[in-house]
Amino acid sequence: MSEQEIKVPDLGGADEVEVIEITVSKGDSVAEEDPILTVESDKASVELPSPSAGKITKITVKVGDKVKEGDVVGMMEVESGAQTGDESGGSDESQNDADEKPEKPEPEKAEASESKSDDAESKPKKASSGGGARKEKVQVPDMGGSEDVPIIEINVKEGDEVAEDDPLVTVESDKATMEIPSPFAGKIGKILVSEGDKISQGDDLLEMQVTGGESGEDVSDTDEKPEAPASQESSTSAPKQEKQPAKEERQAAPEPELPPAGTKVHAGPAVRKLARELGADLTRIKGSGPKSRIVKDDIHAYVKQQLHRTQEAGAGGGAVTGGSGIPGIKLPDFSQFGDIQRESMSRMQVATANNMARSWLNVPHVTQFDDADITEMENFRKAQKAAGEKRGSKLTPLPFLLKACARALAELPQFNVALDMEKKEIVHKNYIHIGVAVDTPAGLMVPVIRNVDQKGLWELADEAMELAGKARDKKLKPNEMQGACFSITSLGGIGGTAFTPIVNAPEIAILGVSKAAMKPVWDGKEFQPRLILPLSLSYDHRAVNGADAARFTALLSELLGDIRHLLL
Ligand code: CAO
Repeated sequence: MSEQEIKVPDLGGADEVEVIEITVSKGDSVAEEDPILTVESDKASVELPSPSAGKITKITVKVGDKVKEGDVVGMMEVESGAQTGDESGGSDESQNDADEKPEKPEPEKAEASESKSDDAESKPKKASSGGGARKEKVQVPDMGGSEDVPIIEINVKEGDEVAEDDPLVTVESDKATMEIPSPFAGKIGKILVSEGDKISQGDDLLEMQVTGGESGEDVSDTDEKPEAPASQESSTSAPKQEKQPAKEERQAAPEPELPPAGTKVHAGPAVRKLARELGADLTRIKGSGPKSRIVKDDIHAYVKQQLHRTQEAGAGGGAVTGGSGIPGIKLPDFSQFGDIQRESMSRMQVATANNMARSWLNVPHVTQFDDADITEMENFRKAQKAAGEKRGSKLTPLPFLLKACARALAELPQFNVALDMEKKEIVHKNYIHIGVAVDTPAGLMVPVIRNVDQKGLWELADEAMELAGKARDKKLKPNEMQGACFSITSLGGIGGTAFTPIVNAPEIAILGVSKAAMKPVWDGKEFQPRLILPLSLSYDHRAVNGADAARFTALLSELLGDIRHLLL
């Protein structure tokens, strides 16, 4: 076994190309010529083949990286006797001319479409109809020397308007896929090939009515059917025509028929590009092309189907939940089981339901449970009763919880962030604002106490009481419910031993507090009656790992167990 670099071969003149797909991972065994990755210039996508058979040991690029000829994109282990086929030596490649470039064949093929816009040579050739005719016959251009290359997709149909360089057909040799671009802007006439046909340079592809053609004469060179290309559809391009109904059927089908797991996706670069643009997962799409190849129509049909299903799930049909492609819950006619009344949901109930569903569906939740011994804290709190009455304040456990959470957020700042998944960034917050869930007759509201770390217990008690009062009286202003970094939901005044609160996204965590109860706690010699407060910390596992969550609750437990720590 020896290790070999996998290098970018000659890209047919293209300077830098972007890696758009990595088709192997470390440990994969590949055959010689198996695609390692797909690169794309602004004109063509090309698969870079493995130089040898062997095992991938490293891939050193990632999707989005720009690479150029000679760049090392990975390493592989090959049989020691095996021909390395690297860029410096004459590879054992069988086909293709022995030119100055003893290289991989497909980048050269890529050139056929790569340089199409500026190199008339590489464009599909027109068989001029003479006399500056507007009707043109498009012929297969030079495909980097390849002959008899099968057409895997016809990208246009009769009557289509195309711009210059729009793809007409996609062909695929055993090593590369490329599109043959239109040499003109115009209207597609008769298509002279079918999917599966093998074509070589100079073969006739299709006829076109060239818009703004050089001279305006309508001279037909192949004039079996002089005009009205759209109406000729039925007589040509049979395979494509046959496919249409099948695609429509699939669109209307209630359940998409999926390829079995692990099935290799067969799709050309244009199709892959379209899928990327539309966010369609190719592994979820069943191809209708030859050998189940995915064609553009399959992607459009899939996307339409997904939209339809989402709308259906989210709105119609009595569904109560939906979105995210999740099927809604169909409601039965409840009146068949007994008397019922219906009442409209308030805007707040709808907003709460939507927010809960959004958070639940978007955030991978984990809940960490812990206890805090609040015996001493409660002794202290109760001792403040008279002082509280004097100043018109009520000191409940909540201000202590706020203070302890503020300290934990400061000490474990990974909890005081937001994830911006669109930009792939973590937003660190240098302030500590905490939301407090308040149960009101109108529903759940979460006013926010700002700068909790800078406030004392009395101040927090007063502010919590004031905001809870405003919430119950529906007097909260929008800005009093915004900006929280973290939330506390306390059901301790009601009961319960533990629960799994839903993170108020885009916050990262929420502390659920259940009812404190006297429990026997072993002090090393005997059981002592201690007041134990149950804590339930739900967190976004994308941002926080389990060990940090356990640290967070352990710290809360320590701070609440001896509130003198809050002063440190
Ligand atoms: N264990 C035992 N007793 C507790 C306690 C706990 N964890 N937390 C509070 N208590 C006690 C208080 O000390 C108070 O008792 P006293 O009157 O004898 O002192 C009593 O319970 C009621 O407290 P409170 O609810 O008025 O005040 P609070 O500061 O604890 O809570 C607030 C304020 C706004 C959080 C609370 O009123 C509330 O609305 N909780 C519900 C929140 C909610 O619905 N969350 C669910 C969200 S998800 O659906």
